[in-house]
Amino acid sequence: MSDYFANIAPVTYGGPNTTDPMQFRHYNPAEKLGDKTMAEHLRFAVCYWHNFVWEGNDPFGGQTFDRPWFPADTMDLARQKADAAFDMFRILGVPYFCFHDHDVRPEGGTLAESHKRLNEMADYFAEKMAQGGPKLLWGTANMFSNRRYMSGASTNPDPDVFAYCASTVKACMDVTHRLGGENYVLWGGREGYETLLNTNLERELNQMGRFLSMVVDYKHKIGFKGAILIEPKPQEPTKHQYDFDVATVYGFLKRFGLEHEVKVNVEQGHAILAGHSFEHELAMARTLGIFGSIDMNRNDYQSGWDTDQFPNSPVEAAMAYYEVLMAGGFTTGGTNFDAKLRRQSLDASDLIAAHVGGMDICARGLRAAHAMIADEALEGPRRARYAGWESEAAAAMLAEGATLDGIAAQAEAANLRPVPVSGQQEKLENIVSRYI
Ligand code: XUL
Ligand code: CO
Repeated sequence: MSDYFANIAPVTYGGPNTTDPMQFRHYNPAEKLGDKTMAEHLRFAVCYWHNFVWEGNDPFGGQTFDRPWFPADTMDLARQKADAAFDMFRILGVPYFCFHDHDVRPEGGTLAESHKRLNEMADYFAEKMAQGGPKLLWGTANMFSNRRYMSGASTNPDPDVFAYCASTVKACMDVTHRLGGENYVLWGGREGYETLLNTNLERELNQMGRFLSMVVDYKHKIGFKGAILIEPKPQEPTKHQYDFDVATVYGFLKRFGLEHEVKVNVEQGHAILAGHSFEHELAMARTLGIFGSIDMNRNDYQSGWDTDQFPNSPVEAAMAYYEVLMAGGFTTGGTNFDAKLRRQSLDASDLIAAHVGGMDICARGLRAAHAMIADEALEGPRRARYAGWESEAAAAMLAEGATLDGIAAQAEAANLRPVPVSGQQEKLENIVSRYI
């Protein structure tokens, strides 16, 4: 226990009429939607880094937050930070959390010392988890902050950095496995390049492919049953990120024969930076069979950089959970808030209220998505739009054996004159609004 959240009571469901910012209006964990409760559908997770590590700095100014465990450069302060983190998890009643190695332990002078500290903190977490604390949705390694990674992690021109990364990921996978983590995430970090003038693209992609293949092999070696997830992101921190978006990641996985071994953790803000919508990225992941988990933090639509804000749009949340549900819902994945406060939101209560609002938006989106699917509100019109393909003649065009010239001959003999049909976008948008 810490006294950081001392005066804040556990958050409860207050119902749609509550005006208390520290109560849920929509997230009613035990309420059933179909055969699962809201809690089982959403599988909320809170991230360690933005809440307990980030100090409020931006490119023009430093620390704004005043947390008692800062700068967390000793193991004692790291434990104080963990005490506050687990207090917040309990207050929010979230079933999961996520962390990078670098979030939870001060780096040691050697690799061995860093691993020892990570394991000590994992022991500390294990005790708290056993006392009714949340489970681990995913673990990951921070291979982007330290200057040794400035030219990449597994894609670094220096083989010593590649080897250093192997040791770091192995240690983080071991800890994730030991804590019962349900996934292991690799966000590309600095896997990308600033200028082709100094970059051997072919070599870097091959290094990344080999590294990921070894991560998958190691997962099987230790019997880790969770999913390995890649988190796509374009243009930040390097100008040309190799894991640009879901489609790019899929091409990379195919090339290295890993498309059945690795899935994606799709982040809303990263989708926006890639010039997509969140639902586009989720629909792509579902279609390609690599949907895994989500980071539910939005991006500012004007800024052009990663703002990691809490979600606040019910329509966007509805379309996101629509895709999640259409993918069959989460299996090992969940809804992680990789979200941070604005740097003027100084109070402990801001951390709680931000998550309460974010969780409520997700619950609202989930409820709308679930109803739209139950009513076939979008699937009905979608099916009607493609109904022509249900005829035998149409299906035959796509079957094995059909040829371009054969179809051409039929089209010419029938003197086809296709009649355009309305796409009905506005009517469909109105239907979505009705469910929000
Ligand atoms: C970076 C990002 C990361 C990953 C985990 O933009 O989203 O926090 O989620 O490394
Ligand atoms: Co993320």
